[in-house]
Amino acid sequence: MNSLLFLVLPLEFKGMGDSTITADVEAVAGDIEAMEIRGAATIADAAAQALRTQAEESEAASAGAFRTEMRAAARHLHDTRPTAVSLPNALRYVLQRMEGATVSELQANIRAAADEFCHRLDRAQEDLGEVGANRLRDGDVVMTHCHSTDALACVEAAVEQGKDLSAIVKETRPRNQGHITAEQLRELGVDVTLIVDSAARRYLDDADHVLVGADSIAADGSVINKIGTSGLAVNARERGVPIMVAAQTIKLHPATMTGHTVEIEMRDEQEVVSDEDRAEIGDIAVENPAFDVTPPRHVDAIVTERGQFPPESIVTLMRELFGQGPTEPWNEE
Ligand code: RUB
Repeated sequence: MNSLLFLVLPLEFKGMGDSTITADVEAVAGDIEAMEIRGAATIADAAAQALRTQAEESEAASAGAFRTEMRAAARHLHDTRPTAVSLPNALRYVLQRMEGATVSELQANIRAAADEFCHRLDRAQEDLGEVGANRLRDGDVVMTHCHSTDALACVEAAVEQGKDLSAIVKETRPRNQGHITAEQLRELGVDVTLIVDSAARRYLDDADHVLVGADSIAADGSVINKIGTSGLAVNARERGVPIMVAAQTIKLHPATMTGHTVEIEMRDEQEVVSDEDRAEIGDIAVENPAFDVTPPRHVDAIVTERGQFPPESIVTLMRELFGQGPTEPWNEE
């Protein structure tokens, strides 16, 4: 898990109604929106820690005011990026433990919940890494897309088991998160070859696995991940290369059990083409979806801290963890 530096500012931001959102929550929300904090697990970790700081810095005069303040802070964080379900899952985990009759009791419970959540997140990543590593053999070549801390945990665990791995790393336009993957794999001692996205099919014949993370996993086993994942999976299927998705259970999207769909985030066109280039090209439309949906038939295994699942059976784990569907404690009165 990336360590996160928080900006502590003396200023406070007056939020909706009578609630007060701290500058720290504002800063974290801004960083998530701007992708200074990015990747589903890292976003979840940052959101839980931001709620902890909100609780600690609260000057609420009553338990009721404190609850209102916490919910407003959670809503503010919630609205930053729609696709990463780890974000509402993190907020739910912390807010569901907001129990107590006094402000200090509530603060202590939020602190404990946020700490427990972040600890579990780290632990889950380590555990899924062990599971994913069992799929990798000495000498294997993995092809990666984007940057996923869950996917890297599998490689790290395999390297710790003494396996020698190589990686073909897709640069992952438009923001080139593949560069982060390339650097971190190199630091693990993995031989890295960086390719442009459109070269993926050519190099699939050299790969033993496609290894990606997930922003969200739907009840039918569909994997929502960085744009380009589905095309890679289709090509890998055609080439007979197995596709492994590393995703902690925090990525499971409980609302999809009751028929909701996952919203795909559309980002700024300037990530794709500069204003200058756009003006030169002339009057065109630019689309920049951040994620896409890979259907379960193109995925071989979803690797979680609870073991490895064929995508079609992930719903059984979802039912066990979330019951029939999610709650939205940040919208409660
Ligand atoms: C990141 C991305 C990652 C998942 C999983 O997209 O698609 O594969 O979030 O990451 P973005 P992790 O850069 O737009 O946030 O395994 O670290 O949770």
